[in-house]
Amino acid sequence: MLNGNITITQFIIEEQRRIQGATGDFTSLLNDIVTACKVISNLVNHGALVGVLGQAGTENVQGEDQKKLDVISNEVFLRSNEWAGHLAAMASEEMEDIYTIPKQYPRGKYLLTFDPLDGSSNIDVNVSVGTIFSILRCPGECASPGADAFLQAGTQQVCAGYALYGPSTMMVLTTGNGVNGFTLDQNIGEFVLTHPNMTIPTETKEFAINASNGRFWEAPVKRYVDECLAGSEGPRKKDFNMRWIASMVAEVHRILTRGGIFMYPLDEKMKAKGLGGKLRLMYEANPMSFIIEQAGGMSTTGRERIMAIKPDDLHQRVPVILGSKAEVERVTAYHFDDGQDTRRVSAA
Ligand code: P6P
Repeated sequence: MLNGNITITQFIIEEQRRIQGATGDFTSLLNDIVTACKVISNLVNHGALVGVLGQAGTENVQGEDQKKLDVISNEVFLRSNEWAGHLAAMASEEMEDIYTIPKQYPRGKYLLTFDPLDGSSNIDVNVSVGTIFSILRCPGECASPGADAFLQAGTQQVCAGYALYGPSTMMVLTTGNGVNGFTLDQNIGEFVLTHPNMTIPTETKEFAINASNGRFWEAPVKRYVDECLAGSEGPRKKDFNMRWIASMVAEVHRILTRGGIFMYPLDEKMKAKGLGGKLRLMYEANPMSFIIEQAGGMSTTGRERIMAIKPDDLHQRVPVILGSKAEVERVTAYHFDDGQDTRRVSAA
C-alpha cells in the first residue's frame, strides 16, 4: 500500500496467490513488462527533448514507415523481457520473425506478443499512444519454439494488457479475473490501483470509426453508421456522438471508461488488396478483445467472435468491432440479417 493505494506489484502478487501452484514466474514476467512500459512512458513524455520524434527511415513487416519511437520501444521490450528466464520467445508488430531468447539466457514457459507503440502516427502531433501486450503459454517443449507456437486462439491468453501514454500514464490488465486500471505515480515511479473492476456499459451513444473509408464499407456497417447518423429522427430514436483518435489504445480506454463501440471493419479496399482487415490479431485484436470481454463487452469481426479465431499467420489481420455489448451485437446481427434469419454471435 502507498498512500492508501495498492501498487501494481502488490496487486499482481495477490493475483498470483489466487492461482493454484503459481511459482511467481508469471508475476516476475508481468513486472518486467511493467518496467518496459515505464521506460517507454518516460521516452514518450520527453519526446522532442530527447530526440526520439520523427521517422526511423525504415519500414515494418506491414510495410508501414516506422517512427524512431516504434524501433526504440521495440528494443525496450526485448531488453526488458529477454533475460529473466520467463519467456521462450517474443513476437512484435515491428519484427517480421519471432524473437527467440538468446542462448546466454534461460528459457521459460511463456510467449509474449506486443505492439510496442500503437498509434505511433500520433506521436509527432502529441496525441495519446500506447503499448499492447498478450501472454500465452508455450505449448509442449519450449527449447526452441517456432512461429507456430504463437498461433493459438485468443481464448488461450493467460494475460492481456495495455499501457496508455496520455495526460496520465495508465496500465490496464486482465488475467481472466476482471479488468483493473493503474495510474503511474510519477513521484515514486510506481503504478497504483486507481480503476478497480472496470466494466463497460451495455448501451452507448458513442461510436468510433474512420469515416473517410465510408465509401468502401460493407452494407451492414454502412447501415449501422447511417442509423447512428440519423439520430433521434431515425430508427435508433436517439442521437449519437462520434470519436476517432487513430490510436486503438486510447479508443479502447475511452470505451472501458464510459462505453462505446470501436469499428475497424473489413471493407472493399482491403478485400481488393487481399487483406483480412487493418488491425493485427495476435497483438492488437486478441489482447484488446480479452480485456473488453472481461469487462462485460463484446468483440467480433462482424461475423465471428475474435477470440475464437485459430490464427494461421503471426501478423494476420482481422476486422474489429468491439465495445458495448448491445451495439456490437446489433452490428454483428446486421452481418447475418439477409432478410431471413438473424443469428447472434455468442460473446463467449
Ligand atoms: P487509420 C494505429 O496505426 C492503428 O493500428 C490503431 O491504433 C488505430 O485504431 C488505427 O490503426 C488507425 O487507423 O486508418 O485511422 O490511421
